[in-house]
Amino acid sequence: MTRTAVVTGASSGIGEATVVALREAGFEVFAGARREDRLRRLAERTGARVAVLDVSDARSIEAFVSGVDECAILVNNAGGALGLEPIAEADDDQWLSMYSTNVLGTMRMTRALLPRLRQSGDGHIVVVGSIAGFEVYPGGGGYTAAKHAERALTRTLRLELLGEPIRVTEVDPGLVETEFSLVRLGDAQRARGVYAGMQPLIAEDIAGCILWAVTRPPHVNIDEIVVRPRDQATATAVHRRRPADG
Ligand code: NJP
Repeated sequence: MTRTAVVTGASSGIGEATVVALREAGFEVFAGARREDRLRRLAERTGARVAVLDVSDARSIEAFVSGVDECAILVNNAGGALGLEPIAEADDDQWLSMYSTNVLGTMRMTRALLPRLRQSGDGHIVVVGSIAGFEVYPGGGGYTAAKHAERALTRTLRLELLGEPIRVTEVDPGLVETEFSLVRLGDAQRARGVYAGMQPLIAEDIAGCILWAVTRPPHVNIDEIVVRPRDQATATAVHRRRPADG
C-alpha cells in the first residue's frame, strides 16, 4: 500500500533530500516551502506534489493543508536559525521569526494534519529538531530557545498521542552543510567558515535517518536520533584540521 508523506521546508537541504529519499522508497509526497521555483524543479525531478507553504503563516498552512487529501507521515522540517548575537544584542524580529517557524510552524502543521494522520491508521510525525534542542552555546540563545521549545512540544505530543496509532520521532542533527549557515549569517564566506577544516554531515545523511525511522514496523517508535559528524562532539567542540595538517 502506498503511504503518503508531507514534508515541510522541502526547497533545500534536509527537506529536499528527504523528499528525494521518500520518493525513491515509493512514498507519495506532498512537499511545501516558500520558494516556488525550487519546488517546481523538485516536482519535475521526483514526481512529488508541491505547493507553496509558509509555516509561519496560519493562512498559508490552511491553504496548503486543504490540498492534502491523505497523510500518514508528517515531516516537520521547515526551520532554521537567524543570527549569532549575544542576548545583550538580541534582535526581536529574528527571535520572533525563529519561534514562528521552528515552534509555531511545527505546532500548527501537526494540529492541522492530525485528523489525516489518525485517518491513516498508522500515522508518524517526524520533527527535525537539533542538538540545539538540548545544548546551549554563546550566541545561540534564540535558536537554542526555539529548538528547546520544539523538543518540548515533540515530547508532549508523544504523551498526548499515547494509545493512538501515531508515532512521534525527533531527529536531532549536529553540523549539516546545507543553506542553514547562509540563512543564519547572510554571508557565503562566513557560512563556509562554519564547516572549515572539518567534515560536516550532508542533507542525505539526515534524510537516511528519517527514511529508516519511518520504515520500521508500526509497533516500533524511534523516539530520538541524535546524529553528528565524527568531527563534532558538542555544539562547540569541533575538531578542525589546521592547514598544515593537509
Ligand atoms: O537548512 P536549509 P536545513 N515556511 O536552510 C524552509 C534543522 N537543523 O536543511 O521557505 C516554510 O537548507 C526553507 O525553504 P524556503 C533546522 O533547524 C539543521 O539544514 O523556500 N518553509 C528550506 O527549504 C531546520 O529545522 C542543521 O526558504 C520554510 C528549509 O526550511 C532543518 O534542520 C543543524 C520556512 C531550510 O533548509 C532543515 O534545515 C541542526 C517557512 N517559514 C538542525 N522557513 C544544520 N544544517 O546544520 C524556512 O541541528 N523554510
